[in-house]
Amino acid sequence: MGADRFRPFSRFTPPPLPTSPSFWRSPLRGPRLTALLGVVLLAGITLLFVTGLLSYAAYNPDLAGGVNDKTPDKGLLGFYLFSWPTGPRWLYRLTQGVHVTLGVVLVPVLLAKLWSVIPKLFTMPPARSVGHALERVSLLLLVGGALFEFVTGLLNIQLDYVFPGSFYPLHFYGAWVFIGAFAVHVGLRMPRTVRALRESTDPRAADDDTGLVALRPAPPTVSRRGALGLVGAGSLLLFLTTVGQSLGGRWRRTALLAPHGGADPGGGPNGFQINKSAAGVGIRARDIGDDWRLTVEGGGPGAPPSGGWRRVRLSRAELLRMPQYEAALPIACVEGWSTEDLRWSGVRLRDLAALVGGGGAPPGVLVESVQLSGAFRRAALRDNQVRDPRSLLALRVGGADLSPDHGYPARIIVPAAPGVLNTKWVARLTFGEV
Ligand SMILES: Nc1nc2c(c(=O)[nH]1)N[C@H]1C(S)=C(S)[C@@H](COP(=O)(O)O)O[C@H]1N2
Ligand SMILES: [Mo]
Repeated sequence: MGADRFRPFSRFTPPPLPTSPSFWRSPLRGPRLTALLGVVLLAGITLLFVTGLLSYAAYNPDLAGGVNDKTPDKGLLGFYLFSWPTGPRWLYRLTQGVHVTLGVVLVPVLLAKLWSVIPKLFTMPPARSVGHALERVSLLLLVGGALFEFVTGLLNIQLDYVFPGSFYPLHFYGAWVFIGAFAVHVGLRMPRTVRALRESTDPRAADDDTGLVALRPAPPTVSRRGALGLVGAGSLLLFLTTVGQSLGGRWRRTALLAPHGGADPGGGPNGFQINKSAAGVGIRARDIGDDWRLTVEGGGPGAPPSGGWRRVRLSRAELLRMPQYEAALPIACVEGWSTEDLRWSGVRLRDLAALVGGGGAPPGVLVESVQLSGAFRRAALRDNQVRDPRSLLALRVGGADLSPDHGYPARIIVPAAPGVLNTKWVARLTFGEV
C-alpha cells in the first residue's frame, strides 16, 4: 500500500484510452462475429436499397417538372425510374412496409456490427499505403453513409417529415453514396467473410490477420451465441412493436413505436389514421363548405384550355350525380404505416378526364388542393394511374361522407400509389401532359 503510493511516476502506465485499440478487450470480437453480422446486413441492406429505389420510383419524381419531387439534378441517378404500376393494389403497402420495418429492425444489427469492428477505427498509422488509405476513406463513407441513412430515415418516420421537402434529396443522395461504399466494402471483405464463416473457430490473437481479436482479451461475460441472441431479441422486439403500423386495422394498436402524433381518428368509417388534420394544415371551414367547387380542365399545367379541352366547375352535389364507383383500396404512407383496404366511392378520374377532354386515351393529371401551403398540396399522377378504373376522386368512404380530416369534400385515391399522391381537399384537376 505504502509502496504503491510512492511508486515512481515513470513506472506507472495509465490505462489505455478508448482511442487505443488495446482499450477494447471483449473476447467476443473476432472475424466470426463480424462476418455473421455482416452477412445479415448484406441481405438486409440490399433489400433496403431495392425497396428504397422502388419507393422513389413510386413517387412519380419525373412528372410535372418536379411537383412531386424536387431533387435537383437527379441526372444519371434517376436512370432506373419507370412507370409505377397500379396493381396489385397493396404493392406500395408491401414495398414501403418492408422498407421501413426492415430499417427499424436492422438498427441493433448495425450497432452490433459497428461495435464488433470498433478497435479498427483507431489503428495506427491511419494509412499504411495508398491502397490502405483508399480503403479507410471508403470505410468513412460506409459508416457515415449508414448512420446518415438510418438517422434521416428514422427521423422521418418518427417526426413526420422533420426536413420538409428536403428529406427526399437527402435520403436519395445519401443512399447512393452509402451503397457505393457498401459495394466496395462487400467486394473487399467477401473472401475474408467466407473464410471466417467456414472456419469453425476463431484464430487466436497471434495468428489473427483481421485486427479484430483483442491482444489481451478480458474474461468473457457472455458467450458469442448469447450476444447474438441479444441482438436478435432486440430486433425481434423492434419488429413486434413496429410492424403493426404496416398491417393497419386493429394491429395498429400493437405498433407501440409508431408515431402517435396527428389527430385522433375516432371510430366509424372515417376512423383511420390522420397525419395531417384539416385544421393542422390551415384548411378553413369556408374553403370546404357549400361554396366549394371543383375545377376540372385540360391542356397541361398552367396552359390555358385549348386543343379541344373544356373547363368545368362542379359542386359536390353535381359530382354525386355523376356515375359513382366503388374501390377497396388502402392508404400506404412513405412513413411505413398503412390502412387495410377501405371502401371508397366517388367519380372515376378517367370519367372526369373524358368530361373535359376531346376523347383519346386519358392523360396524366395535376391535382391541386385548396390547401395554400405545405409540401403535399399538389401531386402529379401518371396516365396509367388516371386510366385505372379504381382511381377515384373519392367523395365517401365506408358508406359515409369523407370527414374534413380525410379530405372532404373530395380526395384522390389511386391503387398501389404512395399515400402522398392521394391528395385531400381537392380544388382543381388539370388533365394533360404532366
Ligand atoms: N392536401 C393534402 N393532401 C394530402 C396530404 C397533405 O398534407 N395535404 N398528405 C398526404 C399524405 S403524406 C398521406 S400519407 C395521405 C394520408 O395522410 P393523412 O393521414 O394525413 O390523411 O394523404 C396525403 N394527402
Ligand atoms: Mo404520407
